[in-house]
Amino acid sequence: MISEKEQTHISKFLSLVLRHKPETIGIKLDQNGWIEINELINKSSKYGVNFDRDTLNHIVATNSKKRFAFNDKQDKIRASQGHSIAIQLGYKNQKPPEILFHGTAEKSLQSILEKGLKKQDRQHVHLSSNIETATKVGQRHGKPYVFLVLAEQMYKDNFEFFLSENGVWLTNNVPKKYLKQK
Ligand code: HQG
Repeated sequence: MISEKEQTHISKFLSLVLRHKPETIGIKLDQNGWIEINELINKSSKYGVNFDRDTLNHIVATNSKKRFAFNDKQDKIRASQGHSIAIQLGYKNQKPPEILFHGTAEKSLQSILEKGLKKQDRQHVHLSSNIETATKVGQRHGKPYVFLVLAEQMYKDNFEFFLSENGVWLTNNVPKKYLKQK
């Protein structure tokens, strides 16, 4: 089996082509974000990133955030969330817990308090069901800061919420009145 380092490299490469820039390796995702696994392996190899089906199975199964999923027939793969390109993930609108959490960096605090949470480059605002995960997400951007989001109230007010296959809550922009500071 390949090293941890190589697995991380392939996982980051998969995030790039399955969430943001499939054109990098000349593939097109279908409208739900799926790509045939054989084609992905072939085109990746032509681009110089080599992995076989067993390695891909291993990465999908062990990836720390379960970022990728196979379809039922196991012949296609997609990212479960995090896209910047427009993809219909097909998750059903569902009632979220009363409170969800959003991890950000302290440097963004002021702007978020003024404008609410914006999707930025992605298709959704990403929310976590626990503070620990939200803190880790925030750490990616600097000194972490965690907002509480009045998710159930938003849902009652007709905002949509989706739970991705890997447990991330997704919604559209969050107006500032639904944000609470700890
Ligand atoms: C911030 C990772 C200023 C927002 C994670 C965040 C997640 C604002 C940044 C997933 C703002 C966008 C997504 C406003 C929002 N003014 N800043 N009005 N509204 N922001 O990376 O949520 O490892 O697009 O707080 O686990 O950090 O890739 O979003 O700091 O689930 O699988 O703008 O990425 O997953 O950053 O992370 P991102 P995110 P993976």
